[in-house]
Amino acid sequence: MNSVTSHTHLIKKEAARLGFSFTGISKAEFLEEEAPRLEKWLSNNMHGKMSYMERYFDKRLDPRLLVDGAKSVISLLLNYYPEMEQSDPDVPKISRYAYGKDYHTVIKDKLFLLMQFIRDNIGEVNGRAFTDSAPVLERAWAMKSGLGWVGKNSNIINPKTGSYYFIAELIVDLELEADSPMKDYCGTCSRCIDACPTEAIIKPGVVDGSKCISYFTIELKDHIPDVMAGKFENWSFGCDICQEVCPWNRFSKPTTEIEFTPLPAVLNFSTNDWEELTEEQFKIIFKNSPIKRSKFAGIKRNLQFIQQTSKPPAEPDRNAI
Ligand code: B12
Ligand code: SF4
Ligand code: SF4
Repeated sequence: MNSVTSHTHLIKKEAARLGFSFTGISKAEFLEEEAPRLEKWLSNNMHGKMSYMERYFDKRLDPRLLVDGAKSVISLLLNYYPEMEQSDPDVPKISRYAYGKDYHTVIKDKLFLLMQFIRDNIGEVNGRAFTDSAPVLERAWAMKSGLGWVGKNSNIINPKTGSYYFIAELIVDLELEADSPMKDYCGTCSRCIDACPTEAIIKPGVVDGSKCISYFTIELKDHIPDVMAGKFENWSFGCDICQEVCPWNRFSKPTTEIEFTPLPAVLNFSTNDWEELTEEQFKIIFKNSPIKRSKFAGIKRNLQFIQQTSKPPAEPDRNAI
């Protein structure tokens, strides 16, 4: 086995030991196919008010601008699918990714351990760790690294266990064995497109972020536009609809990551508990949760929006009486 192959095996084995479900490698190079897609997405204002998406356009497309001499992108998936759901089906809904501890912290800790392992076992390797909040097109790298395909809902779907995964990367100046992208297994299915209540999936693989419930309930700081009234299907933080309807998520397995154990409040709060939540309680209960991104005012705005604009009960069918 040459050193490139043995280093690749070593890193994948350690990543699995640290709890990552899948690890794949890509050559660090300019993302030629993604460049026009990203450009179009931005020029059509699909980022809405997420102005951070406009920044670092070049870095987002070329990992060599983020790490000097970068040779490989190591893409990793961490499962967040919870074993338990919110106990009351009528309570304001929280996305599954936000049930437990903030994934940024959990993943960064693991990435630093993996980077240290590489330095201890392979040598002087320069690299940086990323997850979510950096100018890296994470889905594009995960796809190139063979971890899944880009579904029509734009999520990375792994054929063994679905899409309830976070994506993370190490960009390193170490040569490793690259994996190959996999086939697209969406076929003729269009369940996610049909189910999206705000018609945010404008075509296969393209989500207009500015129309997504996740954007309105987490990223948007202003008033939620009135045209969205009645469309949130009770989602108060993020939205999982396009993943819930995806047949590949029948294969989801509960995460074994202890840090993603759901907060009791997330599982057990009643609608009344959410409505009566004070800012002091919010700060204590959600101190280490991704939910704090919306801030107290954001959560209250979301709760009010879904409560005031929920669809009126259907008119009785008079002919049936
Ligand atoms: C901005 C953002 C959002 C925005 C915009 C979403 C969007 N689709 O762009 C909002 C707030 C709406 C959002 C929502 C969600 N997000 Co988000 N988000 C991001 C962020 C920060 C940037 C994404 C981005 O660059 N968008 C720009 C568009 C143009 O790029 P893209 O969607 O990544 O798509 C690229 C590839 O798919 C590629 N592509 C490759 N092959 C093909 C083939 C075809 C045919 C096409 C058309 C495209 C294509 O084209 C695109 C451009 O390169 C990433 C983290 C990161 N740094 O990457 C997380 C990230 C994408 N989000 C994530 C998650 C979990 C979510 C939610 C599920 C959260 C929730 N439950 O509410 C939803 C899912 C909504 C959805 N269906 O996309 C995960 C995705 C995990 C996964 N398995 O795919 C990420 C990677 C965060 C992480 N580190 O885990 N998100
Ligand atoms: S997360 Fe919800 S609103 Fe966003 S694209 Fe998926 S189904 Fe549509
Ligand atoms: S619901 Fe169907 S079309 Fe949408 S991502 Fe899943 S398999 Fe693909």
